[in-house]
Amino acid sequence: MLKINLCGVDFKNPVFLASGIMGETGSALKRIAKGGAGAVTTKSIGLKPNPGHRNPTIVEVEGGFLNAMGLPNPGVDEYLEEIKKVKDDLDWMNVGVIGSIYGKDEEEFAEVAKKMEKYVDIIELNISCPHAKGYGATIGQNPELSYSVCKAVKKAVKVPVFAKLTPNVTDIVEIAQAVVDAGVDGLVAINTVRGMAIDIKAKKPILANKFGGLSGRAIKPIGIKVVWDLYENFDVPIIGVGGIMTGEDAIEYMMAGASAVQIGSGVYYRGYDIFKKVCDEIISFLKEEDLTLEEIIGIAHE
Ligand code: RRO
Repeated sequence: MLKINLCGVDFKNPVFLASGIMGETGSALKRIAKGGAGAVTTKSIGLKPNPGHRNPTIVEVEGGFLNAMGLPNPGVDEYLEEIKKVKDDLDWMNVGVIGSIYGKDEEEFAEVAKKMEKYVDIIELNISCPHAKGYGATIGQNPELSYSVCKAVKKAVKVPVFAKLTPNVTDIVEIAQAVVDAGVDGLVAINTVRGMAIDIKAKKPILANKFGGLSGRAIKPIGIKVVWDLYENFDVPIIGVGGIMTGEDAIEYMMAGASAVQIGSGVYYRGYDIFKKVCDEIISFLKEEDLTLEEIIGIAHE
């Protein structure tokens, strides 16, 4: 009932793990796969190992989490060893792999994408991390840079390429237009929303990086509006992400135009098997309303 096809790739369900959560090791990905995810997205991986920002890197706030991890990862060569350890198990469970990658420029993006390609079903370009100077949103807030990174990766690999967008822009359609013009196969929206928290006793910002990205319940209406705008303007598939905790949240994103969704912070609130729970809740709704999954995608625009 929940099977979907995105750009020629079949998934058993449209409820995926978002990048950045439980995606740093093969065993963590496998744990999420066992929780019922239709696909798992890796932590964003770069060319070389990166220790990330100093601690504290994450703090719970009202409505979610503020993080400034700073792209910590072991580098693509070592990371591929992690994926190789569990790829057969993921295939056996029929769970797709989305490889999230980052780089400082188009050459680096293309190099990492080429190394990843063999082990993933989709490449997700992180041009949206809100707190990594020179990376992420530095690229994704600039239409020309976004275009050249997407173009270079599209030229380098054959698997479908999705661009993950930042909501921290004045005009999301302008950025999306640039990446669609560069030939991306789909869009992922949204990455975290820039934010900050201050420890009033210490009289200084809580995160070592001072500011970070807000995820969780608080950002769902922002994500819904971005997905809505993307669906109104483009024909490529959209993966919705931001504040999804329940099947109802997922359905809301789908009605705005998402073909699939990703869950990150929700894993903390509802456990590793949130994916199965959300799938069951989507199925109940579809039965109650006598609708198919396909029918609800974008239905709110009609
Ligand atoms: O690693 C991070 O700090 C991070 C990344 Br790459 C991202 O894309 N979004 C986010 O909120 N944190």
